[in-house]
Amino acid sequence: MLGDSTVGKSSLLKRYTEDLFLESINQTVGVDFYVHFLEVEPGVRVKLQFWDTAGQERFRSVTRSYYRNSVGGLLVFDITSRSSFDHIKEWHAEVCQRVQPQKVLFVLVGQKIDRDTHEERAVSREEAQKLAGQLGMPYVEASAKTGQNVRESFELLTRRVYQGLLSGEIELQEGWDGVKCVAPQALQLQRNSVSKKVCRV
Ligand SMILES: Nc1nc2c(ncn2[C@@H]2O[C@H](COP(=O)(O)OP(=O)(O)OP(=O)(O)O)[C@@H](O)[C@H]2O)c(=O)[nH]1
Ligand SMILES: [Mg+2]
Repeated sequence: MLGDSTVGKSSLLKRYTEDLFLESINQTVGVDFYVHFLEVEPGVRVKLQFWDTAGQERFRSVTRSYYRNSVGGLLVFDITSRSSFDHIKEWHAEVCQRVQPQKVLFVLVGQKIDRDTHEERAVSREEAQKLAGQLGMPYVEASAKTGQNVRESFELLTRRVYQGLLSGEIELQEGWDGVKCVAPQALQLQRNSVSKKVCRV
């Protein structure tokens, strides 16, 4: 989870993993850890481990150390905060620079969509979509408060990672904790069946 402080990263995770929303939630100190299980397709159960990083600058040296062992990231801004949107490019560049030559798959999330009024919105959907396009990622608008599109945001990222694994875009590597597979042979079988389907098409 990446993005400026108070954009609602912890709130998104709380909504997704516990279906709760707190008006007064503590700012994250360093990094928090959340776990969630998801069946991405019948018989394929995935354990998702989330690193909920603090957006505050003073924790950056701690949070940076989590980038390399992550396969995916939600880049989060608040649709009512122009500066949180302006900083997305920096968050993206910082992660990419630190993990290269490896890659991280991203989804851009415009948060607090429950505050989508003419007076409050500071970033248009079109502008956010344009940035997401430039950075090569999908864009979703969500609200941890109402729950709108929260599950969709996390599952979109999960499915991107899963597809990346099946297509070979993501490789399992010794000493890398981004993805672990308890049954690598089963993954190989899935890959073979995907490539057969692709050949048939
Ligand atoms: N209206 C509204 N408020 C929200 C939403 N999500 C979070 N908030 C509020 O925004 C504030 C900050 O939320 P957090 O989840 O702590 O933000 P964070 O990004 O984790 O912040 P750091 O841990 O400091 O990086 C809290 O007061 C939340 O209640 C939302 O979808 N809508
Ligand atoms: Mg937080």
